[in-house]
Amino acid sequence: ESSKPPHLVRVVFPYPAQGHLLPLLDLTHQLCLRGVNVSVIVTPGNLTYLSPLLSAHPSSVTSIVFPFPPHPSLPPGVENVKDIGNSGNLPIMASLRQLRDPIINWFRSHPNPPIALISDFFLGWTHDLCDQISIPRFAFFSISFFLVSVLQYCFENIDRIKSTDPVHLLDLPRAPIFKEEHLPSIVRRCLQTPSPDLETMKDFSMNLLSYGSVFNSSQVLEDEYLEYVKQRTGGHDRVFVIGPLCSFGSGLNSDPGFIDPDLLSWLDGSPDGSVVYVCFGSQKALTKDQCDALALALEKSMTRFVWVVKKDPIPDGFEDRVSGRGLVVRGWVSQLAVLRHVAVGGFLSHCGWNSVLEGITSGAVILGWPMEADQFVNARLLVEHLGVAVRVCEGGETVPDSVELGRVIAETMGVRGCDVAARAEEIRRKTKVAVTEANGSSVEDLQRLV
Ligand code: BUP
Repeated sequence: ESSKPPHLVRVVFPYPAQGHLLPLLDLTHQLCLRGVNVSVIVTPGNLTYLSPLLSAHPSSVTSIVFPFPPHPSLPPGVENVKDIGNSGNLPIMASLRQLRDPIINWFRSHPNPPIALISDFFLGWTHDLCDQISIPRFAFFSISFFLVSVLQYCFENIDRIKSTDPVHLLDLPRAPIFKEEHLPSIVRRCLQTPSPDLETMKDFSMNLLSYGSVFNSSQVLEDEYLEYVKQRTGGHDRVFVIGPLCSFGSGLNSDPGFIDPDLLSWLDGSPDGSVVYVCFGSQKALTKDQCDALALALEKSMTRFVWVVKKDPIPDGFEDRVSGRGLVVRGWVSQLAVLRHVAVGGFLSHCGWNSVLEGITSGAVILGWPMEADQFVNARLLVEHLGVAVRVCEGGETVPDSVELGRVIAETMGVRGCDVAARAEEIRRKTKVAVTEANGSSVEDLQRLV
């Protein structure tokens, strides 16, 4: 630990997956801007992700690096879900649980220990850790209220939903119905026989019992599910709705300077709203058939696009055929900065919650293609409840019809002022008010949290 002011420090403990880590670091940034001193718990391999935060707040952020005791099923050197995909969640969670005693010992031997902990909802066990050292724990949720409601409902009714498919979530607002394969993966792991993952379920249920719960969402987006969740916490005044964090001015990740110069000049040369940005998150790659179908659809749509690929098998010759009109970018792109560019009008997305918020707050029309985890739930919220997205693929391993997909992309990008685009703009404006005006609901909740 470096020598930073040790008094009145809060500790932040992120979960090492980009969709969890980035928004919690964004929250830390907002806390520091409001005068809070913060120490961040990381493992050695994740220290690098703290660089933007450490350079933005050299005098109020400290990193506490704990050794990472790996789980036997974790490949050597892997400390982030990004490097292994969703299958790494369980061993990474198990490894992090082993930090419990070292953290307690560190805390007890500290001359002036921290006064509170904010930790990711995947680290539900830190609720008990905080009980041991008598400080309040705040659970940070980088997911929607809709998803928390679905998880809470499923875990409270696990026996009732066990043998039914589709699953009727009867007591939830709007009583949604989901095919079992579209339920969040942590629910599906709890339903599996013969070895249900009950530890994760227990861990999750600790979150709403914690002293406080902090949500990267907005009342504007999901008021009725916010109410449902509030009823299941220790008290309404302990729920803090502080999002979308990506929409606060002076964010950590939105600066156009983060965009690669070649990509930036290509975007600068594109007409306003003409580009569809295609990205499926940091964990999942498309299958060969899905890749072929999407490539053909983009080719036939005659639409300008940027397609961010990880390990996706792009068809031979594709890049030459779309040269000038479409870009394939390999590796990490500053997604938020790209979405904020005026040339981008559409977002073909896997519907990870951060991507959803980044799309909504950029006013892009979202073309929803959920793959796994919580993405089916998010896609439902976007398409059916909010009306800001068009569903373009059933999801999972399904291969879309390339002719139909190409037609939907062309039509959605071509029709200005269509219902979905108008609704996306309306929701963008409303969410912006929550984070920009002095009495905006998210600004007020952030201040209350401080
Ligand atoms: Br890929 C990618 N650049 O190239 P989600 C992602 N991101 O900035 P995920 C980039 O990572 P789950 C890239 O802007 C978002 O903030 C993106 O979070 C950023 O999806 C974050 O959208 C990704 O929640 O998680 O990581 O796939 O699978 O849990 O949805």
